[in-house]
Amino acid sequence: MKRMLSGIKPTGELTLGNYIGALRNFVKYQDSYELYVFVANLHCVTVYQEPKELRKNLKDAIALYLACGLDPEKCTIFLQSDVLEHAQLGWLMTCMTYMGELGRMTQYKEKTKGAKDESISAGLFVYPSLMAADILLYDADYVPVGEDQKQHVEITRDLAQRFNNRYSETFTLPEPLIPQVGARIMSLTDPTKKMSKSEESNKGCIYLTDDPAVARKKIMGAVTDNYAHVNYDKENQPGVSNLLEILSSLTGEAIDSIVARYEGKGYGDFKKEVGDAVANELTMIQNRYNDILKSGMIETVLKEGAEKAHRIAFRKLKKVQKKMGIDIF
Ligand code: ATP
Ligand code: LTN
Repeated sequence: MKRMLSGIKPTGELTLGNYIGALRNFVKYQDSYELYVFVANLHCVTVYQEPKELRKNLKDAIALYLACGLDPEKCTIFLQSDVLEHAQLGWLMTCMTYMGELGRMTQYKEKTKGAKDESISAGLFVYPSLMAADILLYDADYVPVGEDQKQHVEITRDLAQRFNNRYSETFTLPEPLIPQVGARIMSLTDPTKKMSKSEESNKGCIYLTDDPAVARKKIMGAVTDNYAHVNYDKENQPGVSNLLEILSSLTGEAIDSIVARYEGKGYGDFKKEVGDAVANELTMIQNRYNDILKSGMIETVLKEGAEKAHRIAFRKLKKVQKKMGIDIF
């Protein structure tokens, strides 16, 4: 069975973008791959997090993973910091990475735009090296992510290749798995920007814990255009195209078929259908989420997950350290 791994940063509440671009797909893959999913808590402190809030977000993220359908019997769910090998291999990977490579990362450039050097953590800069370690520790064949993470999986491949060439064959080269529809859900208030949990206004972003009625309102208020016909054209009708991607991902109906159903109609009914689909999905997730939080199962899931992950990570790190000459025996 091929191995698959992915992580989500719990910097805030999980969004509909995280769900459609990543989480939902993990659930689909858990039956046909050996799947490892972790909460990237070491990644999220590249930017200051208020400790109380972070602790809550971590727990919420795990509960949401489970509520969205991840089954600890089928996949391994863990907290990144519980497996110490991530930080250790992260450092070794940092030493294999060039400053120039890191400086070219789009996410780094976007997140630091306009900021002074004195306010940017060095962790934010070397973050892709830690992400490479996350993936390479497990010899993952595939990494299911949204479009924004493609470049980070590519640098992981470069680092794996560099290590294999410099020492000897050690790491599997991973491939990113990007969904065809929904790889980049856009903000509802500015459809030229990614729907992001770190967005300032929360009108453009639907959180998985939003009241379904609020989510429906956000969809009804989504920015569209003056063309007044439902059409998939990301360039000229980015708002409508984004809603089409949301509806198609949630219902499984092809975009062309939705477009055909709305031929000659305006945006009102269309938005209502998207709003209903989103509200139904949130209701389903939230019912399970509340049960999971009450059940106290999160601690057990994380403990068992970390043990399983550690067994693999431990062996891999040993091998790497031997090859590099930093282990004596
Ligand atoms: P931020 O918005 O603060 O940059 P993020 O949501 O991108 O954070 P993660 O929580 O780590 O960061 O993302 C988890 C997964 O969700 C990644 O695979 C990412 O590609 C995907 N993802 C995030 N936002 C979207 C989006 N708007 N559309 C599709 N996929 C997304
Ligand atoms: N960088 C990712 C989160 C992440 C990840 C990973 C994803 C950290 N380590 C390993 C896949 C594999 C993000 O910001 N979304």
